[in-house]
Amino acid sequence: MSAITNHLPTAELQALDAAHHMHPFTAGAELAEKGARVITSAQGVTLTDSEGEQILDAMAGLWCVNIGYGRTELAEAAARQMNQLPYYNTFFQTTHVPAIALAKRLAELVPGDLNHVFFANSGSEANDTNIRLVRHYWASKDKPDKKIIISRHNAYHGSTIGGASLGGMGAMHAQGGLPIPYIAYIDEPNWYQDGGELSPYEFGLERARQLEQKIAELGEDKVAAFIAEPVQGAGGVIIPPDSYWPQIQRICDAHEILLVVDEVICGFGRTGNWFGSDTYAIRPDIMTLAKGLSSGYAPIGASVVSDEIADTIANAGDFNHGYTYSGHPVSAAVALENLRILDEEGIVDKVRKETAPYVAKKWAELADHPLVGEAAIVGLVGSLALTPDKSARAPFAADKGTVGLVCRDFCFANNLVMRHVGDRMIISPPLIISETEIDLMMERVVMSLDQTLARIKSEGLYISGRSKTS
Ligand code: PXG
Repeated sequence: MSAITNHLPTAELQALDAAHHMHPFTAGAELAEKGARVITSAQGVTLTDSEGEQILDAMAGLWCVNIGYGRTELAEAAARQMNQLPYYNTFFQTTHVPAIALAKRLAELVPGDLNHVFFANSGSEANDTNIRLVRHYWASKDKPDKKIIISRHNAYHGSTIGGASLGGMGAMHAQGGLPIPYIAYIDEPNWYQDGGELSPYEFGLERARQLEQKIAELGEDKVAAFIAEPVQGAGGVIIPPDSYWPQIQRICDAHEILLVVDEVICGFGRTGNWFGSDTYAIRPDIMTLAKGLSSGYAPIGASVVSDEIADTIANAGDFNHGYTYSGHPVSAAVALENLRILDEEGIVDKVRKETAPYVAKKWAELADHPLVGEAAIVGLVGSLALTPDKSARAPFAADKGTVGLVCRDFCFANNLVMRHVGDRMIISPPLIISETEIDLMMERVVMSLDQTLARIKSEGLYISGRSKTS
């Protein structure tokens, strides 16, 4: 068999891809017809495809390549570790230096008394771990009925059966008989969509208080934990009103509910601090980490838990849970090198002090575009709500996502990777993006918005879906 390399013609690679490769979250037949874009290399914030096009990756892969592409130090760390000890497990009373060093480093970085790390290979796996951890914790404290985990509609916590059940994505629940039992949901703090006449402050309080109502409805003695992302990522970059998190914290404290903060997207500088929990002054009992932990250079995830939880679990005999690759030495070595770079190069501070303010100013100006109803951003994660009627914050008459997809396709054609979630457009660029690259990104965003507006006008899609009575 001849080797499959970057030098094969694009069409041949696409045909092989269509024949044998099943893509995540993709309509396979439609993609097979169109052909997938083949990415061949990347440097900094720029991807190169098999046609030689240079694409600005304003999504940092899938919200993960925080230090940017092409950092050879990470490749060297992986090679060194592979040569020294490519694999050993952390079961059966063994350990190794990369897992020890990474656990210690994470304990230093995360807030509060979260000093204990359980490793996984992804955010989904880490959240599966969290389901088992919180239930086992309460059972170990003689409260086995405290099993229910409260989450939020439109949350994303992964795609395993546990992760997808914790998430509040209807389209995911509809496939495969989800959610699993003992998960409940409250509404998301999406003021733009649901706030009506309330101020963002009032609305944030109202949505947080739903948690208290849900706990009362289910019974405090039945609820184990509440899980949430500081800022919902895959749900459309929904930045909560300032009043939201302090209320959530108060409610979890008052009712003995563990607070699981999913930092898979918000962690490692994305919001301008090391963690979203720092940005919003949240005190988690458990944090979920992945993505930016290794900047996507190697698969790794983690649950970081408080002293109290770790002590309770430690004194309850075996915790019957773990993955072959928990704390994989190569992933751990790569993550450590990534954390060294983030720290020593002051990347997180630079986001907070320079890059985020620079982008924020330009992002806010997009609210003047006729198609943009809201331009929201925190740190380097932002979204634009597209609308046919700004003052009413109205959705389009067309099916949700129709216009978003048009815009996403123009972005792609303009060599800009920007994601759409329904009719919201998302950016989450590598944290090392320069001012020149931000200017280029903004140029392409505006061009794509202009083209979208022209297209939807010509196709009769520039119509509000909100009738006068609704
Ligand atoms: N929690 C959060 C908050 C996430 O965003 C996960 C958990 C799951 O992580 P893994 O590593 O198992 O994928 C995620 C992942 C998208 C998109 O298109 C978002 C994610 C993954 C894939 C696609 O927005 N987030």
